[in-house]
Amino acid sequence: MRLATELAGLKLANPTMLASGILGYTGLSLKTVIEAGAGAVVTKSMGLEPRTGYPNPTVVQTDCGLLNAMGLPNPGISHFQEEMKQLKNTGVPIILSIYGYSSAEFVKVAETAGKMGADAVELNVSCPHIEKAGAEIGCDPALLTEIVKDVKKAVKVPVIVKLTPNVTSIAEIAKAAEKAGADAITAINTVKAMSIETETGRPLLANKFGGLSGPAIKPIAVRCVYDVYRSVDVPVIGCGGVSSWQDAIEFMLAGASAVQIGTAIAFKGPEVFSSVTKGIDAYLRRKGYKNVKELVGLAHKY
Ligand code: RRO
Repeated sequence: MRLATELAGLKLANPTMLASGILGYTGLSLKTVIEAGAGAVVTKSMGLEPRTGYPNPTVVQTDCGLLNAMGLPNPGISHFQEEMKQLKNTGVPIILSIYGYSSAEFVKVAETAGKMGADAVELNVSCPHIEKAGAEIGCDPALLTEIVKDVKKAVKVPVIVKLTPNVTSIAEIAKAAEKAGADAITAINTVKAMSIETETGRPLLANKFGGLSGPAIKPIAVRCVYDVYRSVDVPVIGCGGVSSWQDAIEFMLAGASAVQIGTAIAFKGPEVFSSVTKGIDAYLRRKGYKNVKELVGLAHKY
């Protein structure tokens, strides 16, 4: 019970979650992550219609992280209904990541997600390289407010908003999301970045720009969580470069109620969930904490 936590009305057996974007397309892959010990899972972002995504190369390995511009490939939200059948009675919250090009589209996708049994929706307003969706919304407090308000009116399940670090003040954007009714904030999506091949002079990603994830962005993500935690009252979910229990603890001390893990799965496999939770548990025991919630925001007393 030391690891059990809750956020936005969701009960998690431990504070680790699968981040959107990896192993999130099928019921079977999500089930693998649940069996590996994740406290909650988030699907790949899905929209109203199927989308092919960008041409290859869509992923590039850099010195300390992955650079991706997948281009939101997804089968469309209604196709996920079949996958949801595999995820009944797991006891682990299933969070559907959704995107849209307008408030009306977000509402339709969120309603469909609610009807198919999602325990929560995570609004992706932060993909760094999708025109007219993604970060263009997450950089515009007025548009973000409209979307969050409309989705809140349309669904009963908790609404989580995933923010981009590519803004002047993530705290101001988080405040706008909270005021519009967000039940929790996920910080952060990937950091806009690029890589160029020296011999040819060519950008490595077909899309030229992409989003950087992994260890390189952890200090940026920790700072964002710290900033968001002190500007809103709703729970914050940390995301960006978590690959060890120490990383998870660092995010919680900054103010995260839970942490999402993505890129580390590519390097360490789904076993990363049990190694992180075991490490957190040992830390709590060694330090004399009764529950992981006691850690949240402790760094703010300094
Ligand atoms: O699919 C992507 O290219 C993608 C998305 Br939707 C996102 O939110 N973040 C990211 O780094 N890539």
